[in-house]
Amino acid sequence: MFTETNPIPALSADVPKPIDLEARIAESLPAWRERIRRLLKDYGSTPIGQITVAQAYGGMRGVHALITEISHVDPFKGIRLRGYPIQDLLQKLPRPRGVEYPLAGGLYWLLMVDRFPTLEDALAIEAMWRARQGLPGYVHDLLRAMPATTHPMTLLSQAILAMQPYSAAARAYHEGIARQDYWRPMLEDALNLTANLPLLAAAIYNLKYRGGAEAVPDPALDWSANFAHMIGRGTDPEYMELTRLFMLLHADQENGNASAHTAHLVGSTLSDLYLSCSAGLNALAGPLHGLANQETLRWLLALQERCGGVPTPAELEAFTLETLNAGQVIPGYGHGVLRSTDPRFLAQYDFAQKYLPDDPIFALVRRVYEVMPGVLGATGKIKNPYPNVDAISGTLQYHYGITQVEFYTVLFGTSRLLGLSAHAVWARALGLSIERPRSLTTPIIEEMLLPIRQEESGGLSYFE
Ligand code: CMX
Repeated sequence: MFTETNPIPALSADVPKPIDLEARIAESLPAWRERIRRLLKDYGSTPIGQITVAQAYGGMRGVHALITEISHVDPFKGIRLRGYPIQDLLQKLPRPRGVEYPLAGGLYWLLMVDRFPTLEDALAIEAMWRARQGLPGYVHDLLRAMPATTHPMTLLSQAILAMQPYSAAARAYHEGIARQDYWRPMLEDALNLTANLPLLAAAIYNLKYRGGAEAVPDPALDWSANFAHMIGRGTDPEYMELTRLFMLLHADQENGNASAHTAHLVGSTLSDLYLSCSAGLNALAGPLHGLANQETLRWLLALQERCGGVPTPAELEAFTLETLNAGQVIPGYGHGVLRSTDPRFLAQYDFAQKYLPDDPIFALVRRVYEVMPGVLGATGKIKNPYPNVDAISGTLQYHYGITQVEFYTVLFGTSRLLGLSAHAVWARALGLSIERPRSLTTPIIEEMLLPIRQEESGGLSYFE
C-alpha cells in the first residue's frame, strides 16, 4: 500500500504478507536453479541455433537468445502460459460461481507459481491486490499537470515511473540485500504495482474522458471487473466479462516481443520493477506493437466511412492496397512469430459472436478476416497474413461505449504488466545475467564473409 507519510512502506499488519505466494515460489527455486546449473555445466558450449546476416539486420527475428520459464509462443498454436494454451486457460482457470471468464488473480498465480491455481489461490491473489490498492496523491497531481493532449500511454508510463520511490527492491538493494534474494522485494513491488494498475488506468480514463471523476474501487469486485466499475460501467455485467477476458488474453507473450524484451533488458541491470515496467510500456506504445489496437479501430472506421458499411471483397482489397501503397501497414495483421490466426483473436471473435453479433464494426472485422489473409498473402512478402490480438480488441471496447481509441493500449498495458512483472521476479530468482549482446558494423560483416566469397569466386576478392 502506498502512503505519502510513509513513502517507502514496510509490510504492515493490515497488508497481508505474500507469505504463501513467496513461499510457493521459494519452494520451487532450488530445483529450477539446479536444473539450469547442470544444463550449463554439461552443455554450456553446445549451440542451439545460428544467426544469419539477415537476422542481424532484421531485428533478430527468429533468434533464440532469451530464457523465460513463464511462456512460449508456438508459431501455429499461439501463446502457452506455463505450458497452457489460451483455450485451456479460458476453460480451466478458476472463477467464482456466476462469473463467465476467469479471475486475473488465478492467472497471476499461475504465472508466478508455476502451479495451476485453485479458486482459493485466485482469491488469495485478488485479496492481496485489494489490500494494496491506493495511489499516492502526487501521482494524480502529476497526471493532472500534463497537457490535455498527452497520450494516455505516456500518462501510464509516467505514473508508474513516478511510483518508483516506493520500490521495495530499490530500498533492499540500497541496504545490501544478497543478489539471490533480490526477487523477494521484487515480488513485493510486483504485487504493489499490479494491485494498482486498474485504479491507475481508470484514473487516466476518468481524467481524460469523464471530467476527472474519482476512481474508487469496489472491494466486492475482482481486479478486472473493478476497472469497469471505476470508469462508470459497473452496472454492465457484459462489459465486466469483457474486461476479464481482455485482461486474461493480453497478459503475456513470452519475453522476446518489444515491450517484454525492453522490460527484461532494463531489469537485467538490477533496475527495479517500476523502472523496467515503465520502459516496457514505452515500447508497447509503438504502432507496430501495442498501439496497433487503436490503429486497427481507426483503420476500420476509415474503411466504414469510405464504403458506407460493410465493403464488398473488391472494395476491401482496393482499400487495403491503397494503405499498403501509401507505405503503411495493415494494423492488426501479421506477427513476428505467429504463422496462423492468433488464438487470442479467436477468443475475442467468439465473444463478439455471442454478445454483439449484429455490431456494425464487428461486421467489418468479419469481412476483413475473410478477405485480408488472401490479399496480404498475395503480396508474397508478409510472412503471417492472419489477424493478431489487436485486430478485434478495439471493436469490442467500441461496442461497449469506450470510443476513445487512444485509450485502448492502456488496457493492453494494464494486462501486460501481469506478465512483465512475473518475468521480472523469475529473472531475478533464477539470477539471469545482465544483457550485453555484441554489435557489428557492415565492414566487419563484409570482412567475416570474405573467405566464403573468395572461395565462391575462385580466389578473387569479392569486396574489392
Ligand atoms: N501490413 C503491411 N506490411 C506488413 C504487415 C502488415 N500487417 N506485416 C508485415 N508486413 C511487412 C513488413 O513490414 C516487412 O516489410 P519490409 O520487408 O518492407 O520491411 C515484410 O512484410 C515482412 O515482415 P514479416 O517478417 O512478415 O513481419 P515482421 O516480423 O517484420 O513484423 C509486425 C511483424 C507485427 C511488426 C508486422 O506484421 C506489422 O507491422 N503488423 C501490423 C502492426 C500490428 O498489428 N502490430 C501488432 C502485433 C501484435 C502486438 O505486438 O501487439
